Amino acid sequence: LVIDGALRDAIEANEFYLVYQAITNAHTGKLTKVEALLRWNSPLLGPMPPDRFIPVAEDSGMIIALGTWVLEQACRQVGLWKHSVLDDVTISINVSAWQLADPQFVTLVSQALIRNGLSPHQLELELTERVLIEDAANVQTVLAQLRALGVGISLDDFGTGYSSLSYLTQFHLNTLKIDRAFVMDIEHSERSNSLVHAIIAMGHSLGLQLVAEGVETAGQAAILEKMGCHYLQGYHISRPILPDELLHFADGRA
Ligand code: G
Ligand code: G
Ligand code: MN
Ligand code: NA
Repeated sequence: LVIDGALRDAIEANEFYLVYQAITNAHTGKLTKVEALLRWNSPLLGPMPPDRFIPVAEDSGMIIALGTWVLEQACRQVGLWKHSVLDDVTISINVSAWQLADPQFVTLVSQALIRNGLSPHQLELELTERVLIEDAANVQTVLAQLRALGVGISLDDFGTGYSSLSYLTQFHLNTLKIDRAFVMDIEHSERSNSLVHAIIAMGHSLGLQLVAEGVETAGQAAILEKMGCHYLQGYHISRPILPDELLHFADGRA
């Protein structure tokens, strides 16, 4: 309840900002994508993690305004990176079910791209499996429209959710993000290792790009690269950081 009240004015009061986490090509180490992650510094409540306030924003419907702010802010940032070392970077944004159900969503996406001079392939939307089942028919239509625009669609936290494999062919996805719960144990657990191996093989045969999340060690990175995982994300590469820090990081990796 306290969170709900504090959220109401937080956009206008400029209390939100985005941090960006590098996603590198597993083979070359080149920085190719970044994931935008929302942060809220509430003067009243202190720094609030998204796990706490996103569900509240979803319950109150404020997620639409907040998600629109994230979309615009992230696209603006990529626009600002034009002609820098991050010129052709792809930005990945987390999208909640409510946003996809908003009849304005595709228009908002298209406008954000145009306004900020992004080409559609520079935007990728991250959905969770939960989003796909909530209103499958509508989601399928919206995803088809987004893909027609040229925007990429990722399935986030893959392997933890409802994981019906039929989603992988039913929806217009191009990327699977392997959840960090599996990546974490890949060096020491035969089970996690086999599972990740199977996910990667399946992704390859379906023509999907694969991103491993939560890569924290060089050993994990090496195993994933050897298994044919295309992209790596995690503290081993970089924590989520501010735009200027990312530019600096990218200087060595572009
Ligand atoms: O960045 P962090 O690990 O604290 O994120 C925690 C959770 O919050 C993750 O599941 C992430 O997907 C979600 N999250 C972060 N930023 C956003 C956002 O802009 N929109 C939505 N819907 N979820 C986000
Ligand atoms: O659900 P989603 O994948 O969007 O969540 C991303 C969250 O994972 C972010 O909050 C980010 O801070 C966190 N994260 C990113 N890399 C790592 C990592 O290497 N280890 C751990 N423990 N968390 C990570
Ligand atoms: Mn994500
Ligand atoms: Na994830």
